[in-house]
Amino acid sequence: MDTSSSRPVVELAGGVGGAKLAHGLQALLGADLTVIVNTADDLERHGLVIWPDHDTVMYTLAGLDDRERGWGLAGETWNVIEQLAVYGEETWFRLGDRDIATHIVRTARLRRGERPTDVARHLQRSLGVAATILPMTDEEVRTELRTDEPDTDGGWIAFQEYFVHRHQAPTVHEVRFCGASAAVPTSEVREAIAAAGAIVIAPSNPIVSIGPILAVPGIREAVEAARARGVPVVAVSGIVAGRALKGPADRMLVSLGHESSALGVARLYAGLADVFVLDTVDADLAPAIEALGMRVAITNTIMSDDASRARLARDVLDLT
Ligand code: FO1
Repeated sequence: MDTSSSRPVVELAGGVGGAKLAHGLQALLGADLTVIVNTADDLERHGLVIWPDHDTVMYTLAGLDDRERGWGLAGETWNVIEQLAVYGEETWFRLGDRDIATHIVRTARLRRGERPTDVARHLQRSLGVAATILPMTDEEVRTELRTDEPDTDGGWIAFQEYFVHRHQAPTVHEVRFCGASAAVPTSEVREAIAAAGAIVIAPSNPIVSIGPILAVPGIREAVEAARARGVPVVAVSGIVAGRALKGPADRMLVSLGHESSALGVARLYAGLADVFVLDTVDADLAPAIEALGMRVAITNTIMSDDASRARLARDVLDLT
């Protein structure tokens, strides 16, 4: 895509992988980028509403992200969470002092009846983010994972309980998105997809980051309709050489009956994506992925710094 006369680009994204590619895309597109972000990881801690995937994308697009941790703010301090522990609070979900300001403002505005989409816009604009980050819906959707964990509701645990508290150790037998069937895409989400000149599926976890977005009734259909209108849909593999770059996607794919490989990811996007972006180490998988009806592009998909984020974004846009 020639970004000089660019039409808007929409990225479907979860946490870290989606945020890094969004950062590269924003460097090329600025306000012409809209990121539709997963909200099913959201949770409440200490009376505060927390949106991990939204905030990871927001902080990254604002250039404030902590590159080591992959979440939260750089240069963070931890005084409040330490004092919460003194009061006997559970503090396994680490909240930094400046991060807590985000949660306070968000919680107060939501309590005053503001829509999540409007609260998100206020936070992003306050941090000077050029792109637009849209929650996938304004309704509550929550990912739950069925594991073998004892003393839980049939093994079902909430996403952050699995991801952070239990360090992704439990085997995941089933995933559900509570509330998804009653959720609707916001008008902003519908309009962004309708206006998109290209749609990018980020190298996020296809099950629990991209999955919830596509589970909101109307979003998968809107992407399919855009594709039918000739809008290119490009998916980037988050699995390289059979491994997830960060997070549990590889083990989760296997325990849910899929293959932990770029081919396993491609099968999940067959019929939705026109192009599948493979890392060079997985080039041998190209024929099998083309057999699924997708074009294959092969490039270095590892985003280790700003330059590689922008290069992958450039490669992806050149496919559209
Ligand atoms: N991830 C962790 O592994 N440990 C944490 O203590 C933690 C705290 C946290 C606080 C705010 C926030 O926005 C994200 C946070 N994350 C933490 C990441 C979070 O679990 C995300 O859901 C993952 O990055 C996956 O998207």
